[in-house]
Order: sequence, then structure tokens, then C-alpha cells
Amino acid sequence: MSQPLVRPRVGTRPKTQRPPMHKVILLNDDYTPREFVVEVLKAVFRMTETQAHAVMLTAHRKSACVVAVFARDVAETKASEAIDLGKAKGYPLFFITEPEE
Ligand code: TYC
Repeated sequence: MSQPLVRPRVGTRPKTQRPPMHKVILLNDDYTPREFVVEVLKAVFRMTETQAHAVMLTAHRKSACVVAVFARDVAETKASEAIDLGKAKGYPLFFITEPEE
């Protein structure tokens, strides 16, 4: 009986590394109207009215709220788009991105 040509691997094999996902975080401010924040969340992050309202209220009450998690370039693009919608209306609406733990 000959040996099989391919033996199953045993022992440890490092897991394939994936780039970390990035959180988009909405920051509260005193000037942007609540309903405008909701509209931006719906338009940029494809949220329903109910989801967007809940995220807006959490940011309003706790000063920040995680909106969603994406690959880094998507997170940065969406944060910029959302900030720009606020800027176009003269609002200081702000989002930051940060890597997930
Ligand atoms: N605090 C704002 C107001 O009272 C509303 C608001 C909520 C603004 C959440 C930004 O991320 C925000 N008009």
C-alpha cells in the first residue's frame, strides 16, 4: 500500500487576517435639527425612519451613537457624505470613524 500523496494538515495554522472593520459614529451637537439628522441617516445609511430616529435620539442623549460598521473606505466615504449634507445646509453635523476593537 503506497502513502497518500496529500496528507491532511494537522497542528496550528494562523487564521487568514482580515482588515479590521470600522465603526461610523454620529456625534451630537446643539444646532442640527433632529429631523435633518434623521433624513441624513436614512439617505446615507439606508435606515428606516424608526431606526434613524432611535440612532439620532441616542446620540442626542448620550452625545454619540454607533451608526453602522463597514470596511474602512466605505465607512470613511459614508461619514464624509453625511458631513457634507450637513455642511451644505450650514449645520455642524459630524461623524467620525474608528476601527472596531
Ligand atoms: N441635539 C440636536 C438638537 O437638539 C439634535 C441632534 C441629535 C444633533 C443628534 C446631532 O447627532 C445629533 N437639535
